[in-house]
Amino acid sequence: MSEFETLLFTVEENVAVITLNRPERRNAMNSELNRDLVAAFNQVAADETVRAVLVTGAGKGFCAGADLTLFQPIPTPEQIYDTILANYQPMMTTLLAMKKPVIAAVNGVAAGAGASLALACDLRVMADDASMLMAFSNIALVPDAGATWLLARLVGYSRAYEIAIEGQRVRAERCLELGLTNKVVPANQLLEISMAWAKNLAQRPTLALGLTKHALQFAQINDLSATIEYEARLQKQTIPSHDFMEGVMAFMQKRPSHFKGK
Ligand code: T3D
Repeated sequence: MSEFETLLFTVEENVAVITLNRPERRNAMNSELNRDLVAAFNQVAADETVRAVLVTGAGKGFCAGADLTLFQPIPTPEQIYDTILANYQPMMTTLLAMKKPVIAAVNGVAAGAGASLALACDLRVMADDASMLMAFSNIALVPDAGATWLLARLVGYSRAYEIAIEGQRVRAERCLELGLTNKVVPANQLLEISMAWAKNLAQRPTLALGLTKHALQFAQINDLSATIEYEARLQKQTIPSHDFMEGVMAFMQKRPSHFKGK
């Protein structure tokens, strides 16, 4: 079992559960937490036995974004720039590149870069008392850690701009209406329902699920023709897989598929 300074990490039935663990600061991010998240994401990406990932927060919140106690004294512009590139860019790109479904189980508030983290997961389940908060404008910053890229793609420009500049909590039910979360569930069942979903996904054809994520990301920034060619390239990877053969055989034999994730 892996040990991280700022995370709890367990694996259960092919699901890795990564829990941000600085509850006294609402799981606010410092460089140790950023570093541990990158290490944990790389570890689960490389582990063939892990076929789905759940990210959640310890205590009353998912993640409050950057640890504001680190802003005293106020950092120089160059320090902020360097921190974003050194700490946040690897965290977000590693997460988005991971070829396995990642679910955020959002307990309490996901604020600032914590909202970016939740939005960078492929799927979100929010507790009915949870919320997202683009906290950046409340401290006179622009959204960062990929927040603009993610938010505008999920809700469109105008709503993204409104959410970013108002700096108000967007409650779980509103997140559901806006497409910022896939499900809203009773707070006391958040982990149970999220885990059940993750365990179910972990029995599906992991390679295809992972590459589907890459195809959708590619499609967002390329034209139809280029996307069809990219899909064809990805299909060259799925066709030789055990799971493709198994899926076709199971269909022919009128039985459930038993996917191995490769
Ligand atoms: O260099 C870089 O890193 C640049 C990158 C920037 C990216 C960013 O994320 S900028 C945005 C930073 N985040 C914020 O501005 C959010 C600040 N926090 C809040 O607005 C609220 O605390 C929350 C909405 C997140 C939660 O509210 P609530 O009422 O549930 O809890 P609370 O009472 O405000 O906070 C509980 C404790 O957590 C409290 O500590 P205490 O008083 O009990 O000792 C509070 O100070 C602490 N806490 C909450 N957020 C942060 C934090 N401590 C450090 N940093 C935080 N971001």
